[in-house]
Amino acid sequence: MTVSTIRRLQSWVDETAALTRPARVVWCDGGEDENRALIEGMLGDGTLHALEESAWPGCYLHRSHPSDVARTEHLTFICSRDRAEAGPLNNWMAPAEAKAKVGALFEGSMRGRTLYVVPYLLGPPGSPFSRVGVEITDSPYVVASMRIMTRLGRAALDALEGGADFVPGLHSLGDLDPARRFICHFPEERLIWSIGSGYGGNALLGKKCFALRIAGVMARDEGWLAEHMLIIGVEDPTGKTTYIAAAFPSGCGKTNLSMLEPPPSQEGWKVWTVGDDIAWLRFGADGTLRAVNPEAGFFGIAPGTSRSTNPNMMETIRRNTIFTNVGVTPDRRPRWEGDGEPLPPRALDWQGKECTPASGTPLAHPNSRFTAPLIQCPRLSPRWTDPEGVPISAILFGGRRARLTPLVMEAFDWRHGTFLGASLASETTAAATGHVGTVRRDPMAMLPFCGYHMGDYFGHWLEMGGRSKRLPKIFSVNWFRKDASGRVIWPGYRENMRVLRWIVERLRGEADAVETPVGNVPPATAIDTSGLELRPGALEDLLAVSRDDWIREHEELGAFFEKLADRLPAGIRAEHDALRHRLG
Ligand code: OXD
Ligand code: MN
Repeated sequence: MTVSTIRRLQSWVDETAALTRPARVVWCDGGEDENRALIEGMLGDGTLHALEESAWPGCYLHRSHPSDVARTEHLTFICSRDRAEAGPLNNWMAPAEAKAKVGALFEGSMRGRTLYVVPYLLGPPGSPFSRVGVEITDSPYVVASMRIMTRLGRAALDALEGGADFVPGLHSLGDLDPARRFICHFPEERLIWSIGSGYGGNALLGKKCFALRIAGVMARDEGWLAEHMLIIGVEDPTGKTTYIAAAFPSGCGKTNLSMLEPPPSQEGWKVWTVGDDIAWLRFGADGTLRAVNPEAGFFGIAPGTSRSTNPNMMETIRRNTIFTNVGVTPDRRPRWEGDGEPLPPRALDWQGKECTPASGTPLAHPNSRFTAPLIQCPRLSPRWTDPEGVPISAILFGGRRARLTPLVMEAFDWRHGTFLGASLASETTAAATGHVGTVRRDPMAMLPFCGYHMGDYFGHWLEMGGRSKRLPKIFSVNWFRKDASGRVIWPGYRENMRVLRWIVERLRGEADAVETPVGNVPPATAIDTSGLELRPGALEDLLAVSRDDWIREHEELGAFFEKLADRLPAGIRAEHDALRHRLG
């Protein structure tokens, strides 16, 4: 660590302790003893509950405050000096106002508590992609979770000793009152302040706050991309692996896709997990786009996770996992809706209340989560810590759309693909507070995570496209299209392998596509449906492009792009016009 970095870190810790007044300060090293002591403390004060040790070794249940169960986007701010920099899609607060208002809430907020200093590395050790963060927090649950989600301790200190700088993030539970909850990002200072929430996306500052919002600003300035994307390797029956990154809004199945176990009919195909939520991408010396997963753990949604939807995740979470807001049986087994077993006759629900199938209330919160180490994933890619990153051949954008977007289509080129990403919209889920099930525009699945003006972000994507002659191809996917009776047509989950396969074959020039006004769509015959029970005509419906629906979409997109006004790049405007022209 350079002398100036040590000084900066030490004086930030001292200043923070003077402001927050903790009973003690603990520097975390990420070691076993430290973790054991933390867990014991939390078992003692009820922050954690032990689960049945023989079936669930090293697993614990945490129940959060009932008002603190998801990301609170309306309380999340970009505090750039100039309001225009944050753009119209972010909440903005002036840095001085944020420092005064939120600083007042930090005053004495750690009284009687321990202040933990948590150094962590995002990305593989020794990689040019990797970055160091230091989180100060008064929540032992946050420390234990950061230990799973990041490389906590030694790896970060090694990077600091090698001369790396760090991004400071200050977190306090405060009083957990949503009226005094703020998640503030200072992009120019590369600083994060979060108070009043213990929820992962608000409190594990390495995740959304640093790895997306602050890293996004660094990426813009330094010529790379920080994206809300999973990363997978798709291995074909000859053993050749194609790497794919895919952006989907929260709650659209990124975690399931990242761990897909192909169905028996797709013999010889395998999917290898590199990451399930965040990708950092930059061009390698050979011009290929390379990706690393900055994280070291999964923070996935429990409901709907079962042996049939995601067998690899069920295996991953059997050990050393923290469950948050799931239900628990009298014999201390974690349970949630859609876990593949009948609801237990008696259990405690996510708030610790008695619950039976007749109660009519959910066992687990719809956004209940598990936090589990990546290394426990049976299909973890052998290249997940490759310091050079994996070479990305395709980028997917997907949303939850009952109508409109086909099961899969290929963009004409990088600029059109950027437009498809910019056009992404999805029906909302429980991962953020607010209405569930309404369509919202979520460009590149980054609406809640873009740390600067969305128009400039589109411009950055277009500019990245000019940096290489070996760009990945871009695709749009939609697993969620419904029929006239409102039923989802495509079985999804493992069957999505059939779509991945078309994509891989398309990249190799081996699969057919039909050019439509919106993109290159496979003919129904190009998707392998062997062993799949689909009603006649289902695939045609899934791949249909309705001119009327797209004309309406084009208008809605126009209204959305208007919000970005003079910062909407000419390339996106040109694609929007070209779409209207092609629709005739
Ligand atoms: C997440 C989210 O937790 O996107 O990954 O909300
Ligand atoms: Mn996410």
